[in-house]
Amino acid sequence: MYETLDIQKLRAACAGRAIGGTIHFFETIDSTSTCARDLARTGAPEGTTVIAERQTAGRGRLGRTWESPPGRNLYLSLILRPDLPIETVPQITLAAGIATARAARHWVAEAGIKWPNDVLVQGKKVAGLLAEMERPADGGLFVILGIGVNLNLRPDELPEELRSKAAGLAAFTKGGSIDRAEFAARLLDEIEAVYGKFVNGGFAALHDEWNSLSLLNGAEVSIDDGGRLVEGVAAGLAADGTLRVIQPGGIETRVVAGDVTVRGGYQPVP
Ligand code: BT5
Repeated sequence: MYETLDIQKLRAACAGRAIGGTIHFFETIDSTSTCARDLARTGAPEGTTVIAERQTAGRGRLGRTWESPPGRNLYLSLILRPDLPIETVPQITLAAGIATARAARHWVAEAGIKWPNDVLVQGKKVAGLLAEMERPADGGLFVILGIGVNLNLRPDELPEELRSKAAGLAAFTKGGSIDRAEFAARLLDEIEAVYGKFVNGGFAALHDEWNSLSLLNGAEVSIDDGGRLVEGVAAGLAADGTLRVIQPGGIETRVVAGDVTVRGGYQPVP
């Protein structure tokens, strides 16, 4: 058994806000992102948020599964309708990474971002982000931002192969458990702040903070970007949000998205 997320408390904390002012809450759902997408298709406004206690078909990038056991974590998706050029959409994942890391760092100061879409503590994934875009023929572009955060997750609630790679944020706190409504309220608050900065100033307004939260600065990485393997030293994000990698021989290359393997450990966030 578990304690249900206190949705009344969360709604009260977010009342009147642009992001999270309307929250649809489900006990069980296939995927909060599928639900948010369906709401967006029928005209739901920016900031509309979907949260579930449990997902039966939670998804990550490239059709991967997001493990979503009930009652311990946060599964949240929200609708964004940015009035920005389409090529800036991938930067929304980066902006959301800042917001998620900020929220996580309120409980665990060493949380940082693993490019492009993970938040880690001590090398373990505590959160994953998924931004999916759609451009209907008869309307403006929208983005569904999905965020999964492991909060009070116990290792035995994950499949064996993930137990060494993932953890709940609470495992790194002294208290042992995190109030999920409080976490969600803070996360939505941070998203509103970071997204506002992004819409007004572009990724340039967030670039320095992103780099300061990155766990990869100076790390030896190998990145599978779907077509090639890039190996070298990660040197932070360029102004457009691509990752700079210095390859052997000093040649710099830029990577737009991919899966990163780190050799020799992550770099601490100051
Ligand atoms: C992600 O994908 O990290 C994006 C995850 C987004 C999940 C949220 S939950 C709310 C919303 N609704 C959805 O249906 N999705 C979003 P990716 O980088 O592809 O990482 C996926 C990989 O992370 C999997 O292949 C596993 O290795 C690992 N993984 C799966 N479940 C995990 C969990 N609960 N905690 C940590 N790692 C997990």
